[in-house]
Amino acid sequence: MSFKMHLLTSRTVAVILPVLLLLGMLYSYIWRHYRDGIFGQEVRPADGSSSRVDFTIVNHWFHLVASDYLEYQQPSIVQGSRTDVVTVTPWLAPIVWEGTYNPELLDSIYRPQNISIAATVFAVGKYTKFLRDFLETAEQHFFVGFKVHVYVFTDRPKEVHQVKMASGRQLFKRAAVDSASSPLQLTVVPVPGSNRWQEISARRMELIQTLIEEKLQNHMDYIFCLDVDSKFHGRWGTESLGALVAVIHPGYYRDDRSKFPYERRPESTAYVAPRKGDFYYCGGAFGGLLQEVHRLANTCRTNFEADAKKGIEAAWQEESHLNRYMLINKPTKVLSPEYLWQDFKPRNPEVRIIRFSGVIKNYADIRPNV
Ligand code: UD2
Repeated sequence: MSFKMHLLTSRTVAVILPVLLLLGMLYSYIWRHYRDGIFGQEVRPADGSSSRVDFTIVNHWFHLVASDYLEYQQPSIVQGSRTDVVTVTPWLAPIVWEGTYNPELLDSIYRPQNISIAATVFAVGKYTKFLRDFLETAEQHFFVGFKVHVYVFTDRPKEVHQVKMASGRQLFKRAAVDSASSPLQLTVVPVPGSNRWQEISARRMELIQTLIEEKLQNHMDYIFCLDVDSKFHGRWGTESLGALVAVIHPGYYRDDRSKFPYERRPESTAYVAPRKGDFYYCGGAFGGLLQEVHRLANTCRTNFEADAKKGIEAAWQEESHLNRYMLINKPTKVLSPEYLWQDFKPRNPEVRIIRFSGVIKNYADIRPNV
């Protein structure tokens, strides 16, 4: 090789090498972002703020393994077990009613998966008085036989009595401890009080988001967020599991959507236009996989704060934001009003069982303001 030729080759190498190196760096940068977009959670709520959370991938959601030994009634595809109610949404999410599922079959699928369920409940101010009934009935009906961890947010930790639980499941009080090993656990999370009930109700989304980020991610699989002034009366179990789970509000499910109490001011981020809406969902019960509820809580909190900056408080606080969220991000499982009835309402015939119900309360007695 001539000296000229040699010079040319070394110059070519000197140019190509850095280009290749740059291309390699670019590729790894793009791949990392692509991978994180799929497997991690880059949560970007409406206002563009973001919070980064990584969750482990959940197998039990995608892969349902039934026992070969379980015998059960043959399911029919021509004769529905419920013909008096609608059991599927237009986006093909199941609507859970008594008689539409086989509890033994479902439990046999989920029990070997060793799933864990977190439940959040807020008992701020005088609402601590509802806690005993809530917890005792949860013990009897809420995911019995599964790993359940209840997180009680309260400004009165001393009033959270130790509740003795039936049937070998021990519910116990442990301040800010995180351990998922016992079948049913209770953690008390101290929060400040407030002299406005609207604020207590609205702040829940932020606290749920923080709980998921700081304590639950990679420890629990599902989370349900429930109102404390309620009692369980019947089974609430694996049939309710889904990626994003909403409960249809008992007060409006027979009404035309124009009557739903959505936020109707266009300047609010919770706004729903008059001819829009599927169902009206409860703020008092919702849940799903951790990452889905995290996304919901983060978005609702961010939108709530954006409204607050404009001096707007949505008609039903976080319930309005939740309804707006669920209109766009459709729930993958919808629970019928069996899953949150109201004690003051007479039971309608299609409601064969009441599983969870809000107790009758005197707002003037228990709320810090009217
Ligand atoms: C409805 C919703 C509730 C919420 C509220 C609007 C249902 C059945 N209920 O209930 O979820 O969307 O409208 O803001 O969907 N709390 C306290 N201390 C207080 C006040 C409230 O701890 O002083 C907590 C407590 O967990 C209670 C929850 O906030 O269960 C909701 O408040 P509420 O029960 O007074 O509201 P309510 O019955 O109008």
